Amino acid sequence: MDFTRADFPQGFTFGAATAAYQIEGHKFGGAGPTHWDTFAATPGNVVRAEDGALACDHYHRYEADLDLLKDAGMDAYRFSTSWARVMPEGRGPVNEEGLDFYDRLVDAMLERGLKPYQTLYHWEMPSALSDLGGWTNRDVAGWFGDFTDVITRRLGDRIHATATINEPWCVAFLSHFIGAHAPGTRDIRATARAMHHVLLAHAEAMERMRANGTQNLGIVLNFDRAIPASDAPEDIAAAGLQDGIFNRWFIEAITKGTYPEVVLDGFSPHMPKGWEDDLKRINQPIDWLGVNYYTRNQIASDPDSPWPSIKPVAGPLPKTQMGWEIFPDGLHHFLTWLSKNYVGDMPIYVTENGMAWGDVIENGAVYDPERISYINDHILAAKRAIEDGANVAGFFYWSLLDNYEWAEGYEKRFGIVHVDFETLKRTPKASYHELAAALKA
Ligand code: IFM
Repeated sequence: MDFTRADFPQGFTFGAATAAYQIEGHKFGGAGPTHWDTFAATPGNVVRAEDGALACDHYHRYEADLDLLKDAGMDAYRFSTSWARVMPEGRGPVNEEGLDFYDRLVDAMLERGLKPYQTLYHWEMPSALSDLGGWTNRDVAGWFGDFTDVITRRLGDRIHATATINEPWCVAFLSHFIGAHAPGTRDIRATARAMHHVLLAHAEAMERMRANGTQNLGIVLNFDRAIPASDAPEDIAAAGLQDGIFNRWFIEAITKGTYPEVVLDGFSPHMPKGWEDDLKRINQPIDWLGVNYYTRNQIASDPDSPWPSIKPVAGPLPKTQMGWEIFPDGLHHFLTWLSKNYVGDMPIYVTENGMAWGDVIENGAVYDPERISYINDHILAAKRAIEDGANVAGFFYWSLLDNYEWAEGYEKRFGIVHVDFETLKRTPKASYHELAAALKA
């Protein structure tokens, strides 16, 4: 790597991230069913119809997994707490076994000197609530608030930072408009509602946590650079609209209390009644912002399709195993753009950045120079953003372990630690060793 820890400001946090359903093994410990279990069980949704029932068996192996973070010289661990593990029906009875697991997990982080960065919702809606419409039902805010209260009262005294929701664009748009993630809906009315309710639920959770004394609260948003596919005015407008839906909708609502007009043009007729009145609550202060960044997309106008009449076009840059273009400048762009236009001096964490590659074990080791370059170039982009005035306070690699990559099943490997999904053996990759060397230097 072309950096060491010493190149970053004192106190800069280095860590790695995971999420509950992707690693824990959802069949253990009394967790209730989630919409991902049924989405995966429905033909055509997920590669080989794989689900998170066993995943990396982190539920039983968490101590060894946390040792990997500690041994790499990391400062923090970003993890999520599964709603359905804590409340199997999504509301009502609490699963004490689930709460006890998270208790042990957090204590084990602290024993190793790792700061716990918790995410409250990383995509596994309890099935009982999905049956009631999940994110399309306005009541989701109250249900999520109740879960937030239960889990933060139990863990809040030991958590360093809490994010309400991971990647609202995926929760709402990817899952209700594109239909690529659970619940797999393709409906503009459902989407408009989910786009709003996910922020309402964020607001409710913030209020519940402030009331119960939980501190250092934020949200994790994802950003993809939207590049016009050509200089044609219609492609420039298409990229602007994509930017509004993906990159501006959530951050504008949270920091300014408005939705971008260009997006409301399409969503207005489908928005839930009284949405304007909720914006004041949504626009409440946060303490930090999480930024997930992976790639850029070339966007063209698609006049034959109804609003938003846009389509992605394959770009020319080298791509990861996901087919995502590698574009580190985009990370610099978003960190400085957010700082200048939305959050000012508020701490920004890169809460996810990483790449999937078809890693293989050879002679007991994984050599992944592509990932080493990817990490290096993105961490240096974050460093440039700091030099250009953004208050970037930390960087979390996605992901610690190869894991359940949602609709891609176990095929796409993002980890700096290889997982053999037959034996569940962990093998740190070359990127793990390089990152550890940079952090310990
Ligand atoms: O695996 C996901 C994660 O759950 C959310 N952010 C993007 C990652 C890679 O697709």
